[in-house]
Amino acid sequence: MPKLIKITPFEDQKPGTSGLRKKTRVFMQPHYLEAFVQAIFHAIGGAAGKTFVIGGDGRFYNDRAVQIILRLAAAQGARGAIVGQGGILSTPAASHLIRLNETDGGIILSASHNPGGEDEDFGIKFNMPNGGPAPEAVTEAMFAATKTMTQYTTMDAPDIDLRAIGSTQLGGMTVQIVDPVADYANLMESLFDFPAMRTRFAAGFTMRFDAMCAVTGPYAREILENRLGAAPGTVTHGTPLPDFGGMHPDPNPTWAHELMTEMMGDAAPDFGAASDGDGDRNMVLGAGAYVSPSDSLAVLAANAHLAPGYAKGIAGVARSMPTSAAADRVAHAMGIACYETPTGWKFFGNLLDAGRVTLCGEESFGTGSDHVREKDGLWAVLLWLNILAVRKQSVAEILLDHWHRYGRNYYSRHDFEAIETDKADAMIATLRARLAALPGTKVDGLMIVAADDFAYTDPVDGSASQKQGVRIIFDDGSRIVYRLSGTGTEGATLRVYLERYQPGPDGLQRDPQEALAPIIHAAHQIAQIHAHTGRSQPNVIT
Ligand code: VG1
Ligand code: CO
Repeated sequence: MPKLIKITPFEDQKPGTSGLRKKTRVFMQPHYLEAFVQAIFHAIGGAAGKTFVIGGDGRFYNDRAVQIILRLAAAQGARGAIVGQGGILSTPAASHLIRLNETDGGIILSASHNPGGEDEDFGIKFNMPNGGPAPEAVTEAMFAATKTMTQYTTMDAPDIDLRAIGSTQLGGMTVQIVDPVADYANLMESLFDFPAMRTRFAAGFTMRFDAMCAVTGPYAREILENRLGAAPGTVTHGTPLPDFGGMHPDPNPTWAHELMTEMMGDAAPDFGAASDGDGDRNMVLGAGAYVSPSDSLAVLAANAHLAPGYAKGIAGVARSMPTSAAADRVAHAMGIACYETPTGWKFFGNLLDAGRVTLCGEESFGTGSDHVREKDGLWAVLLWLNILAVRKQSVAEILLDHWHRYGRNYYSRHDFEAIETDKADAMIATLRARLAALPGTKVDGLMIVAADDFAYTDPVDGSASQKQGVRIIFDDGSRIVYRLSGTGTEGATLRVYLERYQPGPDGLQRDPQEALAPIIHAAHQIAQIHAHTGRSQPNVIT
């Protein structure tokens, strides 16, 4: 029997770059999760008669959240739920299941790369029937609904056994518990040349994949070790844990330091990779070689045709605005379209649906294609593996070759985490107020030619987004971008994105921090970072 519960609306349920993210204990408050799920249903015109994919990255509270969501959906007349075994699904696998089963969308539980645990982070987001994150119009409707949410409908029912694969009933709703890996692994096998990759591993090619105790472990084991024959032990930290074993499941040089040390050492394997909490991010490394995410997108765009799934070529490339222009150079050389979107995967959805682009990427270790509507960590790793198997060169050789051909976009992101929110806001406000006066002035001898606040109009549906990041552009094409993170749960995080183009053939193998030093200095000067925040050094550099 449906049961109506009266509540006081929550005022802090505004979705950010990727859904609603808060401290786990915030989500554990009575009615908090329920209120947001009710707002999701409200924003999509109700749950009655619909089928949803439900799953998360397995972090603390994932299992209880799945039970709560199932009860709400069943009480409100949903027809079906497809749930990953144990309540677990990687974000790209969830996106695939939504598309494969043509459901009415899905609810994904994750705070991605943020640490997990009772005292860490939790999150929830809704993906549309196309498999992609809800666009801004829908997340705004959710937020509006939360502000007046005075009741929700649930039911009294015992927990479902999430371990048992198969179908069961919850009220009038059919709950189907599915193997979280099988369909996703089949999709990967349909895109890539598994025989060529198997041959390569059989010939002694070595790899390390650090799953960081997060959701990708079982997916990577099945695909790399079982289907491709990589040596047992190729996948490390392969068992998903509710607290990610205390790891910070963010695949970058700072947090994946164990992998980084191994790949930069004397006994490095040929190829290294890591993925994040929910499996949508990737970091790619060769022996002694780090591939920046912006470069990775460019290399993948230039070589995707070597994989069977992309043999016909790619329609176009899209990158988030702060991502380097390395992919633009490839798109230009190939004569294909190139789009620049605001940060967050939701902005790629329309371009992918319309067939305007095939590959998308973000500087934040996100790469993906039109096979799903999320970024996809393991997919990017497999495309690299496919390219390596065909070209039979090392990662370092492929990178150098790429830079020789296209030049190198030196790139780095400096993050200043846990700044007081009002100070961060004041800094950005001051910067915005000065934008009009900056062009034509010099900072540290560097001439500013343009300064603006990035605005985007979606070329497919005309929807507009403002204030997506402050850009400062210099006369040699170098660039600084400032934005505040929309995924944090504590204070504010300032992200400063730095880029400088080096045409080559000389000067292609410098340390990025050294190559970017003048721009970094100018970035501090222009925004007066220290004066506003008290910080003179970033705490994470990628
Ligand atoms: C960050 C990244 C952004 C990414 C988002 C979600 O957002 O910068 O590129 O799309 O995380 O990724 P922000 O607003 O903190 O800069 V994930 O893997 O956290 O879902
Ligand atoms: Co993620």
